[in-house]
Amino acid sequence: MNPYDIARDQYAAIGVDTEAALHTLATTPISLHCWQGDDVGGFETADSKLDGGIQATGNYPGKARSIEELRSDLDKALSLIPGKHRLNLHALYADLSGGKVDRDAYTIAQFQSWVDWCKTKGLGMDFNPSYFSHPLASDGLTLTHPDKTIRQFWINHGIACRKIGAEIAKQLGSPAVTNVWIPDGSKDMPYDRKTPRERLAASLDEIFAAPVDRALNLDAVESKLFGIGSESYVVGSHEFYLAYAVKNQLLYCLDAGHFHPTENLSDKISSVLQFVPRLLLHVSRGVRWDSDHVVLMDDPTRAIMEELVRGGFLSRTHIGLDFFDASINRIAAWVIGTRSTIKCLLAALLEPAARLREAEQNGDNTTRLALMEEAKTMPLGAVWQEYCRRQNTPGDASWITEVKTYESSVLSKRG
Ligand code: RNT
Ligand code: ZN
Repeated sequence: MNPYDIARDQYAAIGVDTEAALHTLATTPISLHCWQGDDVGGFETADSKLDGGIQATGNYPGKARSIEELRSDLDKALSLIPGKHRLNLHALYADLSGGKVDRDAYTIAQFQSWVDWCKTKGLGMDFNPSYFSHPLASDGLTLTHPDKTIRQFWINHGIACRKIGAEIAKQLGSPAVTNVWIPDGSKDMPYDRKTPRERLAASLDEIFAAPVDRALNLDAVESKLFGIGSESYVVGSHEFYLAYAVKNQLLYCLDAGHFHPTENLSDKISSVLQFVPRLLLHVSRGVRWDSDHVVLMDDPTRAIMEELVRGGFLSRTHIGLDFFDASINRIAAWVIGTRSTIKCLLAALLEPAARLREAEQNGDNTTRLALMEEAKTMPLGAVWQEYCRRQNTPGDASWITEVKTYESSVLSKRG
């Protein structure tokens, strides 16, 4: 018997259907963030410098220097990740080969080559306005800027991006999530915490009032606890955006790196989904601060996926990734993080759900705890390998060799 057949029988014996799990896995896309490929640089200008309170540390050689290189790297990463996924593109990855246009005037024209690329590759696409790394964001303020002209520039960028999101969705035949995250905040204690929040609410109201088909473009807002240079105050806090999303029935974006280190994103899911229609996740790994480390198959990520499965929330959740590590091979970072996310989802799908629910309903917490622990040593690896085999991707560490080969034949040739 091959290992998968043995595993399937073992799971069946505890009431788990591995085939059903593999089907769900194959039909749950992960939105792969373009920004791991070049340290959140983008290609708008030749000398783009990342700001906005986020940082990609490390200088591993071979980062993508152009849209073509980034696509080639994404291609390599996707070939080593099982399943059909999506591309999550930031506006600062605009294709400006048709001429320089500023962010407030972006249209689908600056992103058409990306949409075409996604179409060829069979990928869905999600989108993000970029409220950082731009001269008008140099003081760390965008939608809350006291200068009305600057604020208006960023409002126009937001509206432009929602329209682009809808057009992307139309062309690819799949709704696109357009996620708003802004860096606005302050390094030291502000005297006035209220006025910037009033401005943010008003700016968002203008952005979301623009007529855009909400069946095509799904609006999301992302909160944050603090960033580099916004240690004392972030305008778009958790309370601010959760309330805003509930009031306006938008998607709420939970980023795993945006809470106090002892808080768990997983526990927020079933609360938030009581009151917002859909959820966007930025699966990440915070280490002490919002450090955006590569996602691993760790307890917090497993707990997130367990919540999505246990609550029946997969159909209302968009799973996106958000990490950027420049200290290791960037393609490997994508592959490790995405494979780990998928593995966590698989583990959640293979929980002995019926038995756990029954034990809990009977008040048998002894059995519940025992089953949770026993489940951990079930043959998950054999099911994972079978999934990879069916998806024509390596099921083991042999993908590393492929990345190393690509590194020596392609990446090492980059200056
Ligand atoms: C920053 C937010 C945001 C960004 C990306 C690049 O703290 O997490 O999502 O990481 O938009
Ligand atoms: Zn994020």
